[in-house]
Amino acid sequence: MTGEAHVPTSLSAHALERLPAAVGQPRPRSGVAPGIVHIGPGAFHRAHQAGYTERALSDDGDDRWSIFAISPRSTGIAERLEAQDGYYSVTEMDGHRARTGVVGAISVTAAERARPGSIASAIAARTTRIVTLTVTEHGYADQDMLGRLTDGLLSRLDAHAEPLTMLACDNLRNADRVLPTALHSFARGLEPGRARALISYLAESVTFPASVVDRITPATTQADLAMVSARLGLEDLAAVVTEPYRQWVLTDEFPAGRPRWETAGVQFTADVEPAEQQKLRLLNGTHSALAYLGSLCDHPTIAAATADVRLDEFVRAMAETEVIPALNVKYGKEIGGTDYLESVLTRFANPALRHTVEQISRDGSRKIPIRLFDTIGECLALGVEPIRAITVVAAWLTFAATATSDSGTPLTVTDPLADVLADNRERVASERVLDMLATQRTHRELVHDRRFLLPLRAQLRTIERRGVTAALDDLRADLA
Ligand code: CS2
Repeated sequence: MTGEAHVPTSLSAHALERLPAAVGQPRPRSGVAPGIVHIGPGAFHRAHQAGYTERALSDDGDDRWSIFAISPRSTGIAERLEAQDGYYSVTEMDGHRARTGVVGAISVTAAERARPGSIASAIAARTTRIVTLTVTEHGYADQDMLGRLTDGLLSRLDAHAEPLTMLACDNLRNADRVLPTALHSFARGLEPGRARALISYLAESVTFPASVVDRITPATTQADLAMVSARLGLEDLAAVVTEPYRQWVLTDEFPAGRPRWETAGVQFTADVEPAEQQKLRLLNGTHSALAYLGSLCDHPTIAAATADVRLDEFVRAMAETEVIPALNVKYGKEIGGTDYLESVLTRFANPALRHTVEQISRDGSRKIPIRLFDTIGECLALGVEPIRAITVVAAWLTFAATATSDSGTPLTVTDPLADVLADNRERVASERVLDMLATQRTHRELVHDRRFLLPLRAQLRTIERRGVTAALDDLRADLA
């Protein structure tokens, strides 16, 4: 030992002074208890909400709104953040530039699995005023998750019954209604006295704002970590690499207060539905299209899928002749413009992001209805045949039923309904199976509608006999 001061090699509170000048510094922390509890600090949350919060807190120095981040299932990211005192870097990249900044908004972390009860006690804490969630589309049907949230709400009610805001930040249709509906149905299974108490607390003191979130953020790779550590001069095992673009649209229903997120670019509005539908149908709908068609055509990433002229033409035609006309009927011309489509396709082509089709293809049974069924139903009502959106449903069912690309390469299918979907294609297109996907009344009508079922089965047969590229070529020939 030389007696020299220990020189940190990893990002942490002590290492901040060693960051190069080109790297954005986090704001100073005051040590005040966090006012936000976030469940699910995956790459998306770290690139999105935590980044907006960091910016808002540095603007006004109000440190009551730092984040207590809790992993509901895994332990890895919570451990990595904890080892770095919650600090991590965000690198924004496109083909032209890269910008790295360190975020310190997450001041406390825990993993539910390592410390059971963390979620409930964090929700109950008096200092907590907002609970946010990124738990994937699937998480809102997860009984363990709902049980933990309910335990937290009941403890909060017993301890002090202070008001609270609960904010779902996943790609949901009617995110403001999905969470309270799930909590209400969970509450009905409790002992009647507790159920009544919880339901009236939810009605009187808990708000559920609506939220539309957008930032394309792939899972971080080893290559990303190496690139980031060269930029920081320090190792950062919680780093995220994302695109420069970001958007967050919210209704302003925070009875217990909130950070001044508007200073960081968050848009507050009375009605998020037009923005929600534009984003879910035009961005996420085409993203899923590229993921399933791309998987069947052996493209590893979204950027590779968009570089395939056949797929690019297909998603443009789907957007222009099916998605946008349906949006325009419902919300008027200011929504779903071709400018939005162009910007989305440019973002998908970002050469700096290796966003795998495998990642986007996960949980299709939760995503496909939200992303495509409204377009299909509304096109049918309009008298437009939504053949391309239906082809995407057929591509997804083929993907989930066969787990094999057209060339015979095995594909990974991750889905809560994987067992039901892993079967012959005719059966997966049965009304009974499709009915399981229907999330809304209008979807239930759709899955029994022959104008949907017949072309769906025809596209399944074409893909089975001649492959997905033949199905796309047929559509192209029809257009010519
Ligand atoms: C993607 C989204 O994984 C997926 O299914 O479509 O996560 C998408 O990257 C984000 O919604 C972009 O904001």
